[in-house]
Amino acid sequence: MATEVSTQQLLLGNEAVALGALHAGVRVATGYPGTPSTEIIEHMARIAPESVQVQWATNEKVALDEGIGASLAGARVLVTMKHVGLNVAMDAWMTSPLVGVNGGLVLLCADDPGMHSSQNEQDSRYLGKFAGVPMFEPSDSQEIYDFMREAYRVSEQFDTPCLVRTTTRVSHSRSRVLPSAAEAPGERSFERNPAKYVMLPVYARMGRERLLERLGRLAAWCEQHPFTREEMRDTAVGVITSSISYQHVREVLPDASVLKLGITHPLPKERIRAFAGKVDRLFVVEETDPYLEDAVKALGLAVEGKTFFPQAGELTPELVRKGFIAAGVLAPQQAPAAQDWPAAVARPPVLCPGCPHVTPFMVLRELEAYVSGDIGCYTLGASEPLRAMDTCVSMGSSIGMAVGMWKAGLKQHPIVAAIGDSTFLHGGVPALADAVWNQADLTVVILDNGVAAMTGGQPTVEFGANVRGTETARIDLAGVCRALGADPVVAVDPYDVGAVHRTLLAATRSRGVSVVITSRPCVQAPDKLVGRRYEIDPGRCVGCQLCMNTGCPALGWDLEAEPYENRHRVRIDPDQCTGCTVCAQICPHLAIAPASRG
Ligand SMILES: Cc1ncc(C[n+]2csc(CCOP(=O)(O)OP(=O)(O)O)c2C)c(N)n1
Repeated sequence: MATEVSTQQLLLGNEAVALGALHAGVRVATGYPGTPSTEIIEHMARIAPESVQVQWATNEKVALDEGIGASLAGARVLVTMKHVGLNVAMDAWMTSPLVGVNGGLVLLCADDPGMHSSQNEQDSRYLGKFAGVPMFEPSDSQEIYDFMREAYRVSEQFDTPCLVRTTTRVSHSRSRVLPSAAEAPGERSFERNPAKYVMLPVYARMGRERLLERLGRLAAWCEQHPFTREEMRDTAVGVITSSISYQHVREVLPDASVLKLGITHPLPKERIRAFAGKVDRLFVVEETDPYLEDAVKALGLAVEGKTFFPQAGELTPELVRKGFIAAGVLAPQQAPAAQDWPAAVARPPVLCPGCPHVTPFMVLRELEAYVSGDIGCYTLGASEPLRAMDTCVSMGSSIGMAVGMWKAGLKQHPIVAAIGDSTFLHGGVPALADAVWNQADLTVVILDNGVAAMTGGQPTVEFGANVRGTETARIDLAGVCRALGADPVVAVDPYDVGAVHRTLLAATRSRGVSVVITSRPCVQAPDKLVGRRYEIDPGRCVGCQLCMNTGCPALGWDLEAEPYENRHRVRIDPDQCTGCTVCAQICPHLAIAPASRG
């Protein structure tokens, strides 16, 4: 067993997850990218020795299945995802506690209150309780590290997967971590045990009994656990809290008594009752849903919470302060002195200069297609000036929704599903088979840039390398689509505006399920497009602004050039131009050409 103890490190919450899992002796780490969880697997790939298997899975369910398999085979395993990913993994998640573990299995689920980068706001604590597993809620990087270490012990001791639930501020804040001695857990071998590992109804019933019996033991265990911490100060106000809300409460009400919950399933009911009995007024402060508040109310205790603290969005110290002012706990403050810092200019997100996703949307807009969109950078195809996406719900939904639109009789314009390569491999493949099977008339546009660009450019199966940069097989997307029965399946260069137009026109006019694959590497990928910069010839530009319809951020008005008939001419920012040539191809006045100085 390794025993060296490192010195303090300043770690991002997500880095602390990886380090905690590594020091717990994890041998397999797998996940699917998603903000705010993505950095965990990336950090693990940097710090773990080659003997630890670190990988991206094609989706969260596959990641969890890999995790369950590795655990039953005897390894300690880390599985990571964002909150909506847990919905994708839900089927396996709900049955895994019946099967139990061999090597410790910890699922790290990162919630995104405030939806900084998510399609919904979801409190995953309900999914920990729903599955009946021990759930940990750390509130800083040290706790993340310590809780991860403990979660592996608990997983093996109680024969159950564990959930560690973080939120954006905890995952993305940096604080000190003092690591403890790394463990080398003993070897566990796979033992055939169908009664435990094969969920036939007869065995699943036994698994359900085991789960309920285990929950009883966990309820007693959590009452004693040091992760529940009673901090007695002034007893006029007592606050029950967890996760980042604990930090906000300490900042806003430094003198209040606090019951800090590190384990939020099962809940230490006796500790909660005892704490409530010691304070005059009891509050719960928690982000998003009243998960703790409802549980405290169910104990018959008088408690206040969501009346004063918002349920939607991320909590901040300011919102917590406002809540306690509204509750009469704090006196209204004087308005803070005006800052003389300039306010940050708010601007909507835009596709990058040279993004290969632009031209398909320009053409789809022109064809007035009904576009069923999906999740990725290309969801920005819905915003100005492209305005070429009509719907977007969840990852992989685009093709199934397009089938539904067709079946409902939407026929006035062509129906198109627009989906990225990572999303297609995540959830689009079964839907494409369904579209063919159910004889829909639609076109699927696969926007293939080789990476999951939106979450920071993680390689997809299409990229030909894994998370450690080792070369791997590349998947043949066109071959997959053909094998599923789509016809025709055509690839096109998205930087060739004319070809994109011709190809999409032909595909949307054909009957049955057609697929158009637009292939170019993401401009931010290591394979970055290095093109020649382009510039405007002010003598030819008439300020028609047609090029602006691309939404390319490298294009702007030239406020220094002489206007043309009261219209500003256009300028190309040489630092942003990638030389994709799209604007030059659509300029009717031939005013855009390679820059003279390259
Ligand atoms: C269920 C689920 N898992 C993960 C995410 C996070 N996420 C959003 S888009 C995306 C990948 C997008 O990649 P791709 O489809 O290739 O499009 P690109 O951004 O490269 O254009 C991921 C992983 C999510 N929103 N939902």
